[in-house]
Amino acid sequence: SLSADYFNPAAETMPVPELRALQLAQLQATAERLSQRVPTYRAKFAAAGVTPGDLSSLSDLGRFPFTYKSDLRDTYPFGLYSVPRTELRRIHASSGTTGKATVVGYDQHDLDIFAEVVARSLYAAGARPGMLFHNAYGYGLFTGGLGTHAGGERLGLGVVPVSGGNTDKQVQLIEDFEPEVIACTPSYAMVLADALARRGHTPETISLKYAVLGAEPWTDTMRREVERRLGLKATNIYGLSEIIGPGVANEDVSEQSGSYLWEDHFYPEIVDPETGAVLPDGEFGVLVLSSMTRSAMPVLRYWTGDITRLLPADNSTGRTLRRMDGIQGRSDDMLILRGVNVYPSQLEAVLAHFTELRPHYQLVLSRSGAMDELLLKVESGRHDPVLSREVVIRIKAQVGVSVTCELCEDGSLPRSEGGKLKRVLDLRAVR
Ligand code: ADP
Ligand code: K
Repeated sequence: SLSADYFNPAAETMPVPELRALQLAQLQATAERLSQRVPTYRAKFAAAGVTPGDLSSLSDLGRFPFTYKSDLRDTYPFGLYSVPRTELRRIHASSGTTGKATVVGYDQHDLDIFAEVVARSLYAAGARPGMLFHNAYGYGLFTGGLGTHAGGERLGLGVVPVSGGNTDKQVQLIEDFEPEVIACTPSYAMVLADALARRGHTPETISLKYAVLGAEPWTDTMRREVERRLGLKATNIYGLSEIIGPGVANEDVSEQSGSYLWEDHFYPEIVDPETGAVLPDGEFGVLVLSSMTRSAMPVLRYWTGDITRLLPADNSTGRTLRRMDGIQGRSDDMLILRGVNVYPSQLEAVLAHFTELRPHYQLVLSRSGAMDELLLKVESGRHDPVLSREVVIRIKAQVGVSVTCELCEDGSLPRSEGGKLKRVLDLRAVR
């Protein structure tokens, strides 16, 4: 007996042979479209010695080139688009970068798909038409806020567009409106839990029943903590702007064991981080996603950098779509700090402005209470609180993240001994 039902039963329980045939046809159409309309893809295909005609089975996809974040940067802002700019109905950009942001565009067809996959995600998370939805993802260029907003409306929820920050006001609105559903980052859910507890709430007096949490890695320990303190059920939502935004995959609330990939729109592969070879289901590697139904900016074989695995097909909900496990880490050096993507090289670029600082630094990530903290240790001949404050201000302005800066004695930080220097110490998983 199945314990779940679905927002889109036809799509979510499509017989596997039918699904695979659909995926192949959609991938073929996408490859054809990209080759005809996007010079970058034409060049990539030529360099890899493939043409769209070579895609005659799903296993042929492995011969096609990957798309990297750098491809978006190199063609900033609209170089990978396959519709005229006049067709665009919305533009989003990835956070955490300045100047070289990655810009993604949607036409009306793409916005419809975005709303559909988010509606499926929210439904899998437990939301049902008529519920109130407290949406605490950031609105603006980040895909989180507006993406989940439109999906909530599509599902038939009453969406409260709270956006991020201003915790006192959030608490007030939760008390007054009594929403059943909330979406935010897992770390912000913990902040809200603290604030609600300070107001004298217990899990029983908090109206929320379902939390849809994502945009950053989190653990089952955090899930249990959020569920216990807020008195709700929490599921994982996964996504990235290059593919569409949040709503590429979501867990089912009755199962909470791996996120269902909306595979009729996004084709998943897991590849070896070193060789790029496609790995069998069940093995850990880099998640590579193709958006097969997008029109403004479809991408083929996008290298997400996220390490996970595809889970076996058998599940307790009756869906035929595959699930992905939680994100175990990243194959590149990108850090995610409170939902914002940060590369150490961005911090390094800021440090280079200060003549008083040495090029020796270390980044220590920890979790203080619910929030991520980034401590930047850097060697300096001058031990001046004014200097460290200037570093903090400049990083906030240029990279968009708040850090703590500690100036260290010359020679006190680790040096590379031939191998890859470990500049980042991530203590967040250590409890
Ligand atoms: P932004 O730049 O605004 O943070 P992106 O779409 O670029 O938004 O971020 C996407 C990345 O965020 C993913 O590639 C992944 O690393 C991370 N991410 C998103 N959802 C999750 C999740 N549920 N678990 C772990 N990491 C996530
Ligand atoms: K993110």
